[in-house]
Amino acid sequence: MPPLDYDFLIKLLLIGDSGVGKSCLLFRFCVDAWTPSCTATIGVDFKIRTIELDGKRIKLQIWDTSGLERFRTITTTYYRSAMGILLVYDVTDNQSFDNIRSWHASIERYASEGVNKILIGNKSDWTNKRAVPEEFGRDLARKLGIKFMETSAKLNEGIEEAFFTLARDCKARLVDSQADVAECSSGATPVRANQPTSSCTVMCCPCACHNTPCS
Ligand SMILES: Nc1nc2c(ncn2[C@@H]2O[C@H](COP(=O)(O)OP(=O)(O)O)[C@@H](O)[C@H]2O)c(=O)[nH]1
Ligand SMILES: [Mg+2]
Repeated sequence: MPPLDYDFLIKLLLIGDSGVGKSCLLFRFCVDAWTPSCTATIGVDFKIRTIELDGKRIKLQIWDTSGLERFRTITTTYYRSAMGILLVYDVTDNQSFDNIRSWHASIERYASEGVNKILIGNKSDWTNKRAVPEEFGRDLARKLGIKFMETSAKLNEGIEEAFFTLARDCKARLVDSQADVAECSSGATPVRANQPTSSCTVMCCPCACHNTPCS
């Protein structure tokens, strides 16, 4: 088998109402470009970007979902394998902010336990149309016990920070759970999972398939 070109594979998921800018955020992060006219996402789509964190290569497989109700059954099937979820609203659209609670409830219902989350208020550049003050976003995130960031896909603000923050949280959780697995299986002399190993340890899914590398 050829060696893997990454140390960790982390699956992230973007959810939120249709039109909040999920596809533009993904495009900006993975292609480093602004596309004002992203076509509406049909069901799900994904892009890949490999980043480096603390000397490790992290391959991010980022799933973009459609916020439309008619695709809901398809998109919820992707929740379970997500290790990190970006909950996105549009700071110029109150309704998309109000709907965050129901998106959060769908995470509780369909995602794996312990999944990392971040709340994103997108379109922060659109100052004269802003409807949701930054403080409201921060408050809601505090109540939900998750991190918060405002972004602009248009101006490329806050996006690297948002994805890196979530990836870092996911990686920390993976390293912890690997350490647990290593301790369980090695008996008296536990091997820490973050010790250098000759091959990559990939944990693609926070549920039962811990030792299944998938690309
Ligand atoms: N002003 C502004 N418009 C944005 C931003 N992000 C997305 N948009 C616009 O919002 C609309 C919907 O974006 P899209 O990514 O398709 O939303 P999605 O349905 O959540 O995937 C498009 O017309 C984008 O040009 C942003 O950061 N600022
Ligand atoms: Mg889309």
